[in-house]
Amino acid sequence: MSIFKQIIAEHLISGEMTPGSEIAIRIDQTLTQDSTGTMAYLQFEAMGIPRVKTKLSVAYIDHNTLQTGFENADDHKYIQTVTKKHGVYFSRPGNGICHQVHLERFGKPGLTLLGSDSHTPTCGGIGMCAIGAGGLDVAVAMGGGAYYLLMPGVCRVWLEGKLPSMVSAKDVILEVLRRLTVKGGVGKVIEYAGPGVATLSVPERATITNMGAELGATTSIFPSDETTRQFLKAQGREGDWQELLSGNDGDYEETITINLSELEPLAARPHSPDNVAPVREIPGLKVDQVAIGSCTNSSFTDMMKTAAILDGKTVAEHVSLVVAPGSRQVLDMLAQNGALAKIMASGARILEAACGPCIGMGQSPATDAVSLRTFNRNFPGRSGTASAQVYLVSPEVAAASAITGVMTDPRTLGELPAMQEPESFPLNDNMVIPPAPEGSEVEVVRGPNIKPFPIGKVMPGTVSGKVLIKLEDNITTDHIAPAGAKLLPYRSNIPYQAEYCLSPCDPEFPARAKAAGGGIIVGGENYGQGSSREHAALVPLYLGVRAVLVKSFARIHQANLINNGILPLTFVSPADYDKIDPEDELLIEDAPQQTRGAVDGKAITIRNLTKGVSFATNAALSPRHAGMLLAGGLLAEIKANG
Ligand code: MIC
Ligand code: SF4
Repeated sequence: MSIFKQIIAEHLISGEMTPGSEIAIRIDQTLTQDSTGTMAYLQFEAMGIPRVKTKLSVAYIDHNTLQTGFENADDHKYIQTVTKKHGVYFSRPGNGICHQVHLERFGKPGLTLLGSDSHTPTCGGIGMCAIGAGGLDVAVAMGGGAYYLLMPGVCRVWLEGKLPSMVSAKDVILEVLRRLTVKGGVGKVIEYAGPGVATLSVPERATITNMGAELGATTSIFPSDETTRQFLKAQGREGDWQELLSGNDGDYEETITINLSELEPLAARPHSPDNVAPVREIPGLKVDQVAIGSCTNSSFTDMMKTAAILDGKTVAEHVSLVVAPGSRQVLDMLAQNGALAKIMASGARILEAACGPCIGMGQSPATDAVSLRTFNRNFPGRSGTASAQVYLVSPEVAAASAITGVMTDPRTLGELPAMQEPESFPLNDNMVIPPAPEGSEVEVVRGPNIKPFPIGKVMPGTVSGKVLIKLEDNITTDHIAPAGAKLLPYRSNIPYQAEYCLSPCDPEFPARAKAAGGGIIVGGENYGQGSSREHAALVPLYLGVRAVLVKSFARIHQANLINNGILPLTFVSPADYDKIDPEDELLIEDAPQQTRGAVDGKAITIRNLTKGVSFATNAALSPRHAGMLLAGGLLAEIKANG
């Protein structure tokens, strides 16, 4: 079997392992971060379960670390106390980015991990089945509940050859994105195999599985081999190793081949991670900012490569270079071995080990600036500057360009010295606070920023409303529920967030939705790609959105809509999209009955009252989905069933 199927078979609770059918799996570990975590723990509390039932659950503080007011610090306090009470380990701010730290200290080959962050598949780099989900799904898993997903097909990426100097793991995933696009992984798992696997270190593998999120894939995974064992040994965790070997040719739905030796430095141009071109085809592009870090490229080796390229040089005078190591462990090693001094001597600005500029938490570029980032997303406005032009590149391209001041193919600077993974990492888990023993009294501290969140209502007999907005393809959750330094502090305040819903597309949207008393959103392909943030469902729910009608959905967002009782519909005939205009009145008669019918594959009919036409839509619902939608979402259903 494929490695993915081997792990699913071990964890299967119900369902058939055939692509497209709904399965339920047992979750061994969960992770949350602070920007989705406050909501996940509020939902966990609402479920009334005293103690988490997973093998391990960890809460990280890494996103909202820019404390411009009391809000983020209040959220941190809430998460620290609520996790202590309910049995969750707490990784303090400064300890690092959730995915990097989880890979270093907690992930285990062969286990399942559910995280309230779309880049949870990072731990696929050590052969873990690591899936990103909405906060509510993670809360259910913490309570011992199953995680439901559609069984994906497994796409094998066969790796041959060896990466040349100055070409890196980032270029491998950019090449996969170039070939498959940001929606090419929907309904799939990407599994890496072939002789090239042994040439990649665990952090390199993790860069690749991390950014598999941008393909829309359910997850990405590597074998667990001798390299994995050495990495875990170096982290003092050899006992956590288990071998996981790839399946045979017939075990995969499809295979694509990449020869690592033939790759070259690549860049994803504005404003999509799949808009990929060779760096040598963008020569001389003047660069204003360079940012090195994020959960994609902040490992020890990434930082050592950066230090080697910057060594003895000075950052170009018109460039601002910021560097954020991914974890305290990485930062510690750089401080001990002198590499940090080399990076600083070049003129780089050192940031704390956190997400930082990746989610617009500081370091927004100047107007129209070109920013080269080793991150994973370059959606419009995500950097905090609407007019910025963000390119996604490897640490090698980033460091080389910071020195020259223009987009630079790092191979023109010569070769890098060969880098070895450390034989042992310095181990110090003093930034991870264990939970209080069961039964202890812990007071949960709630600041004034924490507001009640909306819960859906039982589905009415008729679902109707105006088309509030008509959107293009590839709308991201950064459009639907924007983040950044101004909005992230309000992740536990849905009414506040609602004022910005879809504002990058149309600033009038929230006011219009409110005035209309809610309605329906219409969109194109791959609607809701990007982040796992549940806010992209909670905020429309708060504004009264009853259905979202699009050409196709991204996986996590579709699940978040259903979990919150919003009907996710797709056009049976995409041409019907052209027959709808903003302000049209749409109506679904006998909505509950039609929703039940959708379980058997029947179409849901929508009447366009304004145009006097009817058209068919699909909902692709399982019986469980239909139950949630009829009840007004998962929490409403849990409450109704006592
Ligand atoms: C992101 O990269 O967009 C985030 C911020 O990490 C999100 C989670 C969030 O919106 O809080 C993600 O990827 O899921
Ligand atoms: Fe943090 Fe950026 Fe990674 Fe999201 S993608 S977890 S914001 S570093």
